[in-house]
Parts: sequence; structure tokens; C-alpha cells
Amino acid sequence: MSETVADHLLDRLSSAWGVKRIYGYPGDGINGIIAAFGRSEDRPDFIQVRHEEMAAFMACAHAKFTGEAGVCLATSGPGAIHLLNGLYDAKLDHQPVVAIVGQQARLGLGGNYQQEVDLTTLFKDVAHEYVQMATEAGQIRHLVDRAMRIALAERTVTCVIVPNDLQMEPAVTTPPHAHGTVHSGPGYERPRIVPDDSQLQRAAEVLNAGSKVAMLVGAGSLHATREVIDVADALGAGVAKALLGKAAVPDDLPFVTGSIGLLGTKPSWDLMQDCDTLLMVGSSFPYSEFLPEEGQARGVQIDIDGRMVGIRYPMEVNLIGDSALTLRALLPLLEHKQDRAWRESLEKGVAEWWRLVDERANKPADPINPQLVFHELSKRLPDGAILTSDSGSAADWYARDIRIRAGMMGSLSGTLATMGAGVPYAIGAKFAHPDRPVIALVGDGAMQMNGLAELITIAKYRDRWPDQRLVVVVLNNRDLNQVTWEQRAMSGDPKFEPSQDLPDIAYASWAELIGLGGIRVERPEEVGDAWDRALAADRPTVIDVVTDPEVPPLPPHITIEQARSFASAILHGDPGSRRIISQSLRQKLPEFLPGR
Ligand SMILES: Cc1ncc(C[n+]2csc(CCOP(=O)(O)OP(=O)(O)O)c2C)c(N)n1
Ligand SMILES: [Mg+2]
Repeated sequence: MSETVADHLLDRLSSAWGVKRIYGYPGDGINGIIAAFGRSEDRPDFIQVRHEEMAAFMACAHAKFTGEAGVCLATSGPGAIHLLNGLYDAKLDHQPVVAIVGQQARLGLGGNYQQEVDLTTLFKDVAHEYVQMATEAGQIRHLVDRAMRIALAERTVTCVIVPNDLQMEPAVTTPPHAHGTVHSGPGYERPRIVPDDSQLQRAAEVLNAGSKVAMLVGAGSLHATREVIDVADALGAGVAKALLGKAAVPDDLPFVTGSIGLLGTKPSWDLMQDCDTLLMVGSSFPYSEFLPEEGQARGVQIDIDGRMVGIRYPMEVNLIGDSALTLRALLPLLEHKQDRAWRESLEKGVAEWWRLVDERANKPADPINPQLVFHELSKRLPDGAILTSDSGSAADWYARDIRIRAGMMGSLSGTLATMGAGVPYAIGAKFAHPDRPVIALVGDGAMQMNGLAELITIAKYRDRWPDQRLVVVVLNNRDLNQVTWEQRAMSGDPKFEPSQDLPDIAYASWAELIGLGGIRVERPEEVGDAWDRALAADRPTVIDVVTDPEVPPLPPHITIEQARSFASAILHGDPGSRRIISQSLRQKLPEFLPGR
């Protein structure tokens, strides 16, 4: 059989762009492409997911954990629609992901045909940088080249739509050398982007003038660990981390204050409250109430994307550049701060915080304090571990309780904060790094939403991974806990059981049923042992931990308003009132005791 459009599409992705695998799900809108996989000898590899949204999450995880573009594939109509949430996750976290989707035959388009959806319009927002439908075989080469290059250059989502009849037509790999044709080539070289000297000088002046410098680093600093540390040392600064930047600097450094925000730490809060200068690097952390008040601090921001500067705090100097290169260029211009009093006070706060974290994790709960799960994991994290977290209370404990070390990676759905990314991210991580341990931290709600189904993907593909350590921990609190607490603390509403309560499912048994390992943990003294067993198991393992929904994932400080809302929830008959009060006091009281 001579080469088809679909063969050419896969060959272009694989040979010209180096795409190793595509996450997808079949349907008649992409039959031609699926058939081409059958002929391509796994170049690229087709990875079958349970749901197209998961394919998009996995492609996003691939991008997050490799820096390469991730690729996902779905059929026309319903398959394409299923992709959307995962694609938005990638777009909002600035990840390069290319979606290839099928469409009904060209002859039927516009005929209200079955599964005919206006896909160009559907994807026009999520893939607004580039969404194109092919109508001619000769377009495929440049549509692939442009979708890949624009995704990488703009760090965003792009989309190529291919009608199913076109997929089976003979390929046109070289368009005629004639008016009206396009002759593209593959490849994208990331440029070195550094601000010019006068801009660096102005930034250095602001930073040198400050005596209490706070740094806030995000996902854009993940490759700039050394540079962040060197600049923080020169400035005597403390370093807070936005959630996506958790792995940017290790938590064992004494001046790293940890996460910031609703799921942040007290030292990060204090750092921002008391600083006189703010240096923000590669972050678009959204919550302004956790940043200094306007006018309190002079600001410098570094970001690779000119659209992302000056939107969270009115900065005095905005530097557009790569974070590592820009910090390195800045370093010789910085005066080493002689007075280290600020740094020392921050370090005291950090040490105190870690003691408090330990203390909180060991407070009794009914039956298991969720913090204990993270605390015990943190002590046992294997070198090179890759952590993924779902949205929900797992994200709070991941942010606060896990001490990430050098050489590890971690991510979650940061900006979209969608539920359901934890397990598919772990699968994407495992395919990208099959020789590294991967740990997914997931709520029972997210597990029921899609994690349980996606365990099947793990069971299906696990033989391919030389390192079998893939652990999914389920916080079985029988509650959509994060939202329950938001309702209590933000709007003062009592827990509404019909929307919040979840059935107790036997997650570990389910895992065993499909050939994975399963461990059910019902008592606090079993938690450490469960981690030891799961991390030494000969197969991917699910740990089902029965945790207490009344341990509050509260922000590092409670505002008067939150306290008032909280009281209102209790007064309006929250079903957990009695236990909430005792747990809240247990968790928060030590913070206010003398000597803290
Ligand atoms: C797709 C989606 N739906 C709803 C939400 C709102 N939401 C955020 S966290 C959460 C609760 C998550 O529950 P669970 O997975 O059980 O974790 P828990 O907080 O109980 O640990 C909900 C409903 C969301 N972020 N994403
Ligand atoms: Mg839950």
C-alpha cells in the first residue's frame, strides 16, 4: 500500500519531530490514523487511555516532565469534546501540547452529519494560537510542522483536525513548487532570551536597595535551581514557592519558606508580610492577598513571557527573559548583603514551621490524620521521585508536608486546578521516565471521577516499566473535603451532605482485582509500613488510607472573615461540628502558643 495522509502525519511527527508516543482513543473519525499506527511499527507508539481527557492530561504531564511537546489523539465529535478539559489544563499551565483530532468526511461537512461538530470553533479558544483543519493532502506537512513549532515556541496548545476521508488518501509529502503552496521544515531551537544590560542594572539597583528581600519562584524557575539559590544567598533573601514551582528549590534549605497561598506555609506568609522588596521569578501565582500590600515593597519580576509580567503586583522593573540566564546575568550586579538579620529571622521561622508540621502530622485523628500520610511519605521519598497531586486536600498536604529534595520533580493542575489529573499525570510521568519512582497523591473524589478507570491503563502497560514503583495513595475521607472546607471557611455554609459525601469504595481491592498491589490502611501506626511495602512492591500499588475529613486544610493564617464564616457554618448545624472544633483547635492552637 502506498503511503497515505495518515502515514505521512505519523511519520512527520515521529521522524521529523521526534514524537515517541501519542496518547489517544480510537473512533471512526480517526480510523485512517489508527490504521497507520498499525503500519508504523510503533513510531510513534500508540498509548490507549480510558477517556480522551486523560490522554490530554498525559500529554500535558509528558510536557511538564520532559520539556518536550506532548501529543494526544481523539476522534471527531465526542472524542474531541472529551479532550477539552485536559487541553485547558495544559494551556493554563503553559505546556506545549498538540491535539490531533478526526472529523467527518469532507463531503458530509455542513450536512448536520452524525458526530459532526464544528471543531475549529470548538478548539478556537483552547488552541487559539493554532487550530487548522486539513482539506488537502499537501497541507499535512506544514500543519504538523506549525502545530508542533507553535506549541513549543508559545508553550501552548495547538490542534490539527483531519477529516477521516482525507486520512486515507495518498500522501503528498512535497507540495508542488508553485504559487499558493507552503514548503515547511521541522525543528524548534529555544532562543537564549536575556534582558539588556541597562534593564538588569535597574533591577539590581532595586534589589540592592532593599534590606528585606523576598523571592517568589514558580514553574518558570524549575530549571534555575542553582541560580535561584545563588541570588537568594547574595540578597540574603527567603524563597517562597508557588505550587508549580515546588521542585524549583529543595525544602531542605533553611531559607526556603515553602509553598505560598491558601495551601501555603506560615513562613511564606510572614516573608511576604514583612519584606520590603519582592523578586518574582517565573510565577503567575494568582492570590494577591498573599503578596505584599501595594506600596509595601519595591518589585522586580522575571518572566519569559511578556504577557505575564506586572499583573500580580505593580513591579518597578519587569525583566523579560529566561529565568536561569537572567538570574545569572543579574548575579554579578548584586551586592552581597552584609546584614544577615533578615535571613536569620526567616530561617528561625522556617525551622519552627517544620517542627509545627511534624507536630500537626502526629496529632491524633479519626482514624488517620491525612498529614501523617504525607509526613511518612516525605521521610521515605526515594531519590529521583516524581510526585503528582490531584486537586483537593491532597494538594494542601503535598504543598505543606512534603519536603522535596534536589533531583525530584512534582506537578499538578496548577492554574486550572481541575480534579482528575493526579493518576493520568503519574502515567505520563511513568512513560516519560520508566526508570524513576512515581507517586500520585489523590482524593477519593478524584479517584471515583476517573482515577479508578485509569488504574486499568497502569495495569495494561506496567510491563513496559523497568522500575515498577508507581504508587497511588487515595485519601479515603468519604468527602469532597476541600470544597466542604471552602464552603465552611469562605461562605460560612455548613457541609451539605448530598453534594459532599462520597461512598466508601474498596480502592485497594479494586487494584488487586486488576493485578496491581493494594494496601488498605485503617490505623495510624500502619501508615509508615504501608509506604515501605508499596515502595518495595514488585508492581504498581494503590494505598487506600482511611483519613479524617475533619482535619482542616486551613490556610496558614485565619482571617477574621474566615473565622466568622467558620463559626457560621458551625452555628448553622454543620454535621461535623463537634469533631471539627476539636480538630481545628488541635491543628491551629500550637501556632499561637508562646514561644512560636
Ligand atoms: C473537574 C472539577 N470538578 C470540581 C472541582 C471542585 N473541587 C475542587 S477540590 C474538590 C474536592 C475533591 O475531593 P476529593 O478528590 O475527594 O479530595 P479531598 O479534598 O476530599 O481530599 C472539588 C469538588 C474541580 N476542581 N474540578
Ligand atoms: Mg475526598
